[in-house]
Amino acid sequence: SGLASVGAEAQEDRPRIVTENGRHALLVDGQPFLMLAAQAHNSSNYPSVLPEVWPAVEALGANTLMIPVAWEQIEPVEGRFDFSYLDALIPQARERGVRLVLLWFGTWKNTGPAYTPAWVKLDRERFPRLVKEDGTESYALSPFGEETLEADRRAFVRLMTYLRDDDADHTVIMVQVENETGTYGSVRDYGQAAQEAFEAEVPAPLLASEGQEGGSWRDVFGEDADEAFHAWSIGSYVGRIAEAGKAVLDLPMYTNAALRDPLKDTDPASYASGGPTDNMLDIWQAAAPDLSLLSPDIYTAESEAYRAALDHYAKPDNPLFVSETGNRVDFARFFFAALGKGAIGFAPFGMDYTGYGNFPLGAKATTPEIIEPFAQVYDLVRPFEREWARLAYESEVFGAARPDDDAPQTLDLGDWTARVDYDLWQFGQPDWTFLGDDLHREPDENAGVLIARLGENQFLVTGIGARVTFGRTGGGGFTLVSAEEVEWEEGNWRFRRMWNGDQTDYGLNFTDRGAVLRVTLVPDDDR
Ligand code: N0T
Repeated sequence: SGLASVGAEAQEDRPRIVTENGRHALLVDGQPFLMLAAQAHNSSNYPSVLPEVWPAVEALGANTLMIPVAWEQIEPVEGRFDFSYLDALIPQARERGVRLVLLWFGTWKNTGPAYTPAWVKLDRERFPRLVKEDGTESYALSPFGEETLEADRRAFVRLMTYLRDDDADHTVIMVQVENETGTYGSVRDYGQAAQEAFEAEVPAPLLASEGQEGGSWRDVFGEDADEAFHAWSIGSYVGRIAEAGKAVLDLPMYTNAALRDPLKDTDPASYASGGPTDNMLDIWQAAAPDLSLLSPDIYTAESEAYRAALDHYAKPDNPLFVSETGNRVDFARFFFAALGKGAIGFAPFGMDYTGYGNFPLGAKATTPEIIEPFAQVYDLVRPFEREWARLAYESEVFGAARPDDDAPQTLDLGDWTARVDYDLWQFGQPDWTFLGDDLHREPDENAGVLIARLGENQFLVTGIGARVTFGRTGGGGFTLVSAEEVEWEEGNWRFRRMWNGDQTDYGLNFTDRGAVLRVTLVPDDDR
């Protein structure tokens, strides 16, 4: 019975995602965990390269490293598996207290087969490519390749078996199944098996989720039928891989999306059709119920589009995880926007010192200077990362990222509002021009604010390069009773000092030094 109870405990401590009242948490070691992540470059998944990865992870102050595991690397010869990479990676992560998210690069990596072993790539009979509408072959593997699915699933199961047997304390907290699926240049597969499936009825589970009794793809999805069919085909394939993996070790699994334009409907011929784009989330959820979430890879640094992308993926039935974002300085601010929407994690892409840069998506090369603004925003939350994750799950959180036009924003906190200004100095009001003619401050690129509700009239506030001014929704007087600067220590907020006088007379002004405030407000009529 001793052994059985140890087993039960280990089961309980397995990383998992929980949802209550439309809010989510990733539990790691039984408690909410916030992934302050770094994603490595695509070819950093070798023991010889890890010495160039860890220093960047450390400079960033990340608690999680996302790094690929390639099918070609674990099964170079069919049926012969090699996990020497993980033998190196996992203990090195554990030693550093860094958790891992493994990215399974299998059938689809940025939609293509580049990470499949040569014995897959070169055998087009056994592992067919999909067929385009004009009858020619696409570069991409077909989701109707039964043997491809079989083979990918077998390898993935071996990976999960390795984790079950060799990662008992769950250094690996999550697994990404495939990478940016979908197909460029063909809205769906027009090969024979695909065509037959397209001409048949929509499968029952999808009909049920659409609330329909029966019908063809055209009947149910109209002009989106081709894309919906492809999303269902790829989603089911990925779902079956996830299902088999989870049967071995039930870790949270997800897959990521190459986004379409977040602000408008565009032709699926112009993006990775069939991937988990914002318009296909319902279909993907029905096709792959074993995935805990679908995540956006956000490479637009335009603030309105970024916000829209976050909104598409932050839903009561889909925990937000920004699994990739650009690592240029103008992306760092969106950390605040993501966390404010309850994100369970955030990951700038390309955070290692291998010398590669994916400019213009991200930086020209990853250097300590590139990492610094991200380190700065992580550093604000890192000391109380789990408390933040708990508040996002059990209470309410809010965030604001500096918009492109640096205009002030007003956050709706229920009975309270928080106005956020980005271009003000710490003292005085912007119209005090009698003190000087240019009171305008150039905003910090990575400026933003985070707020968490501690009680009806109490909030935790932190930020960079912003002035926060509280107000009452609908107006009315109130007293800012106290703005206590606090530090998280051994599970409690420890008082450091009171902000008062100049430090509160003109709003709460956060510089690039960061500070965490516990603000207590009392409405006038309550006194
Ligand atoms: C990402 C990364 C890596 C606005 C690009 C983004 C990563 C993959 N793909 O460095 O390859 O593995 O998930 C695709 C963005 C396409 C261009 C969008 C223009």
